[in-house]
Amino acid sequence: MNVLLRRLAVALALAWALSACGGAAPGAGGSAAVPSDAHSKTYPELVVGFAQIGAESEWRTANTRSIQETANQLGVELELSDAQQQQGNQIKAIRSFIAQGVDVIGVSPVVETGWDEVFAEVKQAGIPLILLDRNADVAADLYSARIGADFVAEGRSACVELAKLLDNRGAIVVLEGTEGSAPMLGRGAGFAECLGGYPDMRVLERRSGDFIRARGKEVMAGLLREHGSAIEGVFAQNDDMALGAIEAIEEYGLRPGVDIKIVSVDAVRAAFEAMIAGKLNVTIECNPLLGPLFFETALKLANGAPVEQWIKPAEGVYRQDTAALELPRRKY
Ligand code: GZL
Repeated sequence: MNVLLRRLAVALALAWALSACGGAAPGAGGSAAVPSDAHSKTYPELVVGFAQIGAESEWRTANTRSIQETANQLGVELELSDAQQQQGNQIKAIRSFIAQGVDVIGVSPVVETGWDEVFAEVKQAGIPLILLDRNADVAADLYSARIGADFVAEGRSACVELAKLLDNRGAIVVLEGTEGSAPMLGRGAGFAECLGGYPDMRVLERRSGDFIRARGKEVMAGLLREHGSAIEGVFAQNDDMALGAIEAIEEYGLRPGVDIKIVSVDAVRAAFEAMIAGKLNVTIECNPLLGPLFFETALKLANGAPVEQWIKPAEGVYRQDTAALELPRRKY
C-alpha cells in the first residue's frame, strides 16, 4: 500500500479513536486514549527502499537474499530494485523511493562517483540514507551510515597471502572488479600498497573482469595467451572471477592452485569447494549477510536514534587446510 495512504489511514484511525474516547489530543496535556503518532516506529510500520546493484555474482545474490529474508522475518515493507549494474537505474530507483515517501533508503553504489545530486535530493526530502556494502565518494553529511567491509584491508590480506604462497617472489596478474567501484579501488590500493614491501613480486597486468565469472575466464585466457607460464600468481578481486580463471588455466593445460597460485575475495561456498579440490589457495571473506545490520540501523534512523557512521561486519581469511571443515558451516 502507498506509504502516504497508510499514513492517512493511521491519522484517521487516531482521530476516530480520540473522538470515540472523548480523550484529549495526544500531547495536549490530556491522557490520550491512544498512543500519539510521535511514537517510535516498529518494524512492521517501517517502509524501506533499497537500490541493489544487480545479480553479477554469488556474493550479490547472497546479499539480496539476506536483505529480502530479513525484511520478511521482521515484517518490514521492502521495495527492492535491481539496477542491472547501471548507475542510472540506481539513481532512478532512489528518486522513486523519495516520491513514495519511504522511511529509509538504502543503496549499494555500483561505482564511487556520480551520487552528489541524488543524495542531496534524499537529504532534502529528510529521508535517512544507508550505504550498504559499497561506498560512495561523497561528503559525510550526505548519508547517515555505511555498513560494509574495509576493502583496503581485504587487498592487503590478499597480498600477504599471495606472498606466502609464492615465497615472496614471482610474477602476478590481477583480475579487477567493476571499474571505479569501491571494492575494486580499495582492494587494488591495499594490494598495491602491501606489494611495495615485496620487491621480488611484480604485477605483469591488471585487467577488469567486472566481478563476473565468464569475464574472469575470458580475461585470464587472454593473459595466458600473452604471458603463458610466466604467470605464477593471480589476485582475483572476487571468487566468481577466480572460478572463471581456474577454468581458463585448466583449458590452457596448467594446474590452478599448483602451477599458478590463486587468492580471491568473498568466501562464497563455491570458493571452498575449489579450495577442497586444490584449485584455489585462499579466499578473503567479505560478508554479504548484511540484512539484519541493515534493518537494525534503518529502524534506529527512522526513530531518530544515533548510529555509527561506518559499521564493519566481522570477516576472516580461509585457506585450503581448513576448507573441508568450514564448508558445512558456510551460510552463503
Ligand atoms: C564487495 C561487493 C563485491 C563482491 C563481488 O563488498 O561489492 O561486489 O566482492 C560483488 O562479488 O559483485
